[in-house]
Amino acid sequence: MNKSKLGLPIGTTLDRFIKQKEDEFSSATGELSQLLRDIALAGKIVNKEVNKSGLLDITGGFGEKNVQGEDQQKLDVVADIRFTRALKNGGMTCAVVSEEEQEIIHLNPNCRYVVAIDPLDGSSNIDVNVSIGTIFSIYKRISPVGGPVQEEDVLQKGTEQVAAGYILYGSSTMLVYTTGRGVHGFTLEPSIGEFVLSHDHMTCPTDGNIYSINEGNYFSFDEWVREYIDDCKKKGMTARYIGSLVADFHRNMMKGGIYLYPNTEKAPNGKLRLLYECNALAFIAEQSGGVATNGKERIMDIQPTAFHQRSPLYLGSSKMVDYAMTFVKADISDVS
Ligand code: FBP
Repeated sequence: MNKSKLGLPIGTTLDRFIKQKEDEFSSATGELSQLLRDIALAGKIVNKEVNKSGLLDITGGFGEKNVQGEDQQKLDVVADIRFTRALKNGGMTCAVVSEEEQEIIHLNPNCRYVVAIDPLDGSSNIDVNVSIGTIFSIYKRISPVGGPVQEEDVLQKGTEQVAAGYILYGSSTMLVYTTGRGVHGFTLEPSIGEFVLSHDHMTCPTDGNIYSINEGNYFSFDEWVREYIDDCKKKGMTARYIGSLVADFHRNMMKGGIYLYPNTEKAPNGKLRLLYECNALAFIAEQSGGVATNGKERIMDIQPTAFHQRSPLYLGSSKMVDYAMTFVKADISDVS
C-alpha cells in the first residue's frame, strides 16, 4: 500500500486559515481572530438546532415582536442567545447590536470590537426547511476602551467595517467572510465539526442572467423598478427569489445575478436593515468584485443614524447593478 494514499489531508480548517492570515500582520493581537472563531462556534451550535428544529420545540412563533414590529420566531430568539453568549464568553466583543434587540447589548467593556448581527436571516423560511442564514459586521470601537460603549461606536459607515460575513444554513452549511482582503468560503464538515476552506478568493461574475426580487410588491415599486423588471422579462432572464437574503445573495454571487429590495409603499425606506444586513453583504459584494447601492449612493458610504434603520438594497454583479441604475437616472430625468 502506498503510504501517500493514506491519511489524505482534509483541507485548511477555518481556525488554521485565520491563524495564517493573522501571521501576515505583525501588529495583529489575535483579538479579531478569536472573535471570528466565536462567531463560527455559535454558528455550529445554531446549525445543529436548525437541522433538528423539526424534532425540537424550537419551531413556530415566540409570541413576542422584535423592535421592527415583526413576530419573533423561536429560532430567532435561540440564535440571538447563542451568538450573544458566544461573543460574551469569547471575551473579544465590547457590544452587540442585534436585529432581535432594541438597544445595544453591552458585553466586555475592555474590548475593542463591536458586532452588528442578524442572528437568523430569512425568518419567513425558518419553519419550512428553506435555506436561512446569519449576517454579521465587525467594527473597531471609537470611544476609549474600558468605558461604556457609545452609539457612535455602532453607528459607523460600512467603509469602517474591519470584517463582515454570513453563515448559510443550506444543503450544506457555509461560513463566508472578508477582512478586506478577498472573500473566503468555508464548508462545515459535520463529522468533525470543522469549517474547512472550500471556496478561496470568491469572485462574483461581472454579469449574469438571474434577477431576485419579490415581484409580489410589483405595483408598489417606483416606476423605474417596474421598468427594470419588465426589461429583465423581455430579455428572458431567470427569476430566482428564495426570500432569504443570505441565500439569494450567495447564489447570485456564485452564478452572477442581481438582488433587489426596493422601497415600497409599505416600506418607504426599504425593508432591509443597514447595519446588520446591507453593510455586511455590501462589503462581501465589493470584495468579490460586485456592487452594492441604495439606488442613490454606495451602501458602505451611508452614514447610519439609527441602529435599526432600513435601506433599499441593490447588489450583485457589477454590470447588472450598473445597468439597473441607468433606469433610476432615466426615471429622475423624466421627473425633472
Ligand atoms: P429577516 O428574516 O432577518 O427579518 O430578514 C429579512 C428578510 O427575510 C430577508 O432575508 C429576505 O430577503 C426578505 O426579508 C424577504 O422579504 P419579503 O418577504 O418581503 O420578500
